Amino acid sequence: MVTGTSSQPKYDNLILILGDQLSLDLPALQAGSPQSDIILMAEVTDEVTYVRHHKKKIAFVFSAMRHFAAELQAGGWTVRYVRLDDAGNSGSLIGEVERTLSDTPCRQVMITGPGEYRLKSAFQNWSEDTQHPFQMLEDHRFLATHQQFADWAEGRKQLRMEYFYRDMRRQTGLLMQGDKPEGGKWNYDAENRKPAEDDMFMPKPLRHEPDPTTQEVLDLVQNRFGNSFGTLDDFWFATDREGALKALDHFVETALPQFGDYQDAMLEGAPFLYHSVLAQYLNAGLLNPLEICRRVEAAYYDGHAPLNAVEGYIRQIIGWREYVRGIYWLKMPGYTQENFLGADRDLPDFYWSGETDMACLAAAIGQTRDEAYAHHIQRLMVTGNFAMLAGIDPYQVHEWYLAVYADAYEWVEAPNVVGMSQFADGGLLGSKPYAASGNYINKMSNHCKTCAYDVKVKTGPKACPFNPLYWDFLIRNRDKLGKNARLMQPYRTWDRMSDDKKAEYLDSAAAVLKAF
Ligand code: FAD
Ligand code: DLZ
Ligand code: SF4
Repeated sequence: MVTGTSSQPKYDNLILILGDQLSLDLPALQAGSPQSDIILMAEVTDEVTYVRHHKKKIAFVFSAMRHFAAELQAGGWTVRYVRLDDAGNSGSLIGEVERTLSDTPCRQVMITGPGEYRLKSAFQNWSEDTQHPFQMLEDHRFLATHQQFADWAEGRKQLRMEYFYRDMRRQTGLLMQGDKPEGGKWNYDAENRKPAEDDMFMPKPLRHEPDPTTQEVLDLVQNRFGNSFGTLDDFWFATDREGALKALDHFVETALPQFGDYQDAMLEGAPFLYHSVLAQYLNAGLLNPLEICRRVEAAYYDGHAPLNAVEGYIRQIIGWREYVRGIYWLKMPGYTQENFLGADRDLPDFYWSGETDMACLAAAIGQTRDEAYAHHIQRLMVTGNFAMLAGIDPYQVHEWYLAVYADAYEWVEAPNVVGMSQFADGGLLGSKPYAASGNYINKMSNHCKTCAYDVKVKTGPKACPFNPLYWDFLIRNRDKLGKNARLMQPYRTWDRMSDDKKAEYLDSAAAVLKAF
C-alpha cells in the first residue's frame, strides 16, 4: 500500500530507471526535469533471482547501474540509489517505489516501458491497485514501435524476418542507394558461411580492468550470490558508456572485416571469433542500435570492411534484433509457455556443470560459465540444437538461456530460444526446425577432432550423439513435421533406410537419452 501520498509532493515525478535502461536519451529522462524530479534506481533480489542469473551478468548490471547513477548525479539529477545491502531494501522494484513514495512524496511515478512482460504487467497492475498517478512511456530506443510491428504483421501468413529487415533498411537508409540496396542485393548471407582455421589471426574483444566501483560489486556478488551459476574470475566487461563506445571502435577496427566470412564458424579455444560481443552493452542501454549501425556502415564506405561483413552485421541489429522484439510483444503473454512439439524431458545437469564428453557442448557451456557469453551459432546449433533433438522441455531451455548470458533479457532471448532454436512456436520464426546432425558441427568447427565421440560413426556407443538423436527427433515428431516441405528430403532418406538401420538409429538415440 502506498502511504504518504496525501502530503504535499516534494517532487513532481518519481522516475524509475531499470537496470537495462541505462541511456541518457531514455524517454523518461527526456520527459523529466532535474529541477523538479527524483530518479530511483534499485538493486533488488527479485530481479537477481527470478532465474539463476550468471554471476557476471549480475555484476555487469549492478556496476553499470552504479556508474550510470553517478553520471546522472554529475548531470544535476537527484538520484536515490538503493544498493542491494542497504537497510530497508524491500527486495523488489515495486517495493522500492512504494518505500520512496512513503518517505518522499511525489506527484507521479514515471517509467519507460520495461523490456520484459512480467515487469510491465506488474507495474500496470500496481498502478490500477494503488490509483497513484502513473505514466509509462514507450521505449523509443528501438527502430520499430510495437504498433509498427503489429501493423507490419497484420494479415501476413508468414512473418519472415527478411521482409521486415528490408523495411528497416528503407526506414533508416542504411546501406541504401536511393531505393536500391547497396551492391544490388539485400542480403549477403550466402557468403557468410566459411569455417575458421586454427592458425587464423584472432582478435579479442576490448578488455576493461575493473575500477573500484566494479571491484566493490564483484565482492558483493561473490558474497551474496556465490552459489549462482558461472565464475566472476577475470571480469573484463565495460560498465559505462565510454567503455562501451571504445569496445565498439575496437570491434570495428579489429574484427568487423572478417565478421561476415566467419559468422557461422566455431573454433576450439576461440570463444569470440570475429563477433562483436556488444549485445550486453546494447541491451543494457549503453549503446544505441542506430549509432552502432552508422559506425559499421561508415567502415564500409571508408573501405575498411567488405559489404558482406557490414550488411551481415547491420542485418543482425536492425533486422533480427528488432524483429524478435516485435514477435515477443505480439505474442506475449503465453509465448514462453509454447511447446508445439510437446517436449518434456528435464534439462540435463551438464548444462550447468559443463561436464560432458561431447566436445562441442563442453566448449559452448564451458565458455558460457566463464564468460557469460557464447556466440550465435553455439547458442543455436550446439546447445539449442542438442536440447531440441533430445526433446527437452522448452520452458526449461528458455530459463537456462535467460539466466546464463550477460545479454539476456526475455524480449530478445525468448523468441530466439522458444521460436528459433526450439521450434516450440510451431514455425512462426523459422520455416523449419534448426535440427542438424554432427555433420553440421563438424563442417563449421574443429571440435570433432578432439571429441570422445566419432562424428563419422552413425550408431552405437562411439557414435556422435547428435547423429542418432537427429533421426529420433524427426521420427518422434513426424506427425507435426512430416508435411513440412523443407523436411521432405530427410524424411525420404529415412523411408529408404532398411528396417535394421532404422532400429539401430532409434536404439542408439534411446541409449543416449537414457544416459542423462
Ligand atoms: P554479434 O554476432 O556480433 O552480432 C551483432 C549484434 O546483432 C548482437 O550484439 C545483437 O545485438 C544482434 N543480434 C544478432 N543476432 C541476433 C538475434 N538472433 N536476435 C537478436 N539480436 C541479434 N541475443 C541477445 O541479445 N540476448 C539473448 O538473450 C539472446 N539469446 C539467444 C538465444 C539463442 C538460442 C539464440 C540462437 C540466439 C540468441 N541471441 C540473443 C542472439 C545472438 O546469439 C546474440 O545477440 C549474440 O550472440 C550476441 O553476441 P555478439 O554481441 O557478439 O553478437
Ligand atoms: C537483470 C537485472 C538484474 C540482475 N538486477 C536488476 C536490479 O537489481 N535492478 C534493476 O532495476 N534491474 C535489474 N536487472 C534488469 C531487469 O531485470 C530488467 O530491467 C527487466 O528484466 C526488464 O527488462
Ligand atoms: Fe559434437 Fe558430435 Fe563433434 Fe563430438 S563428434 S564434437 S558431440 S558434433
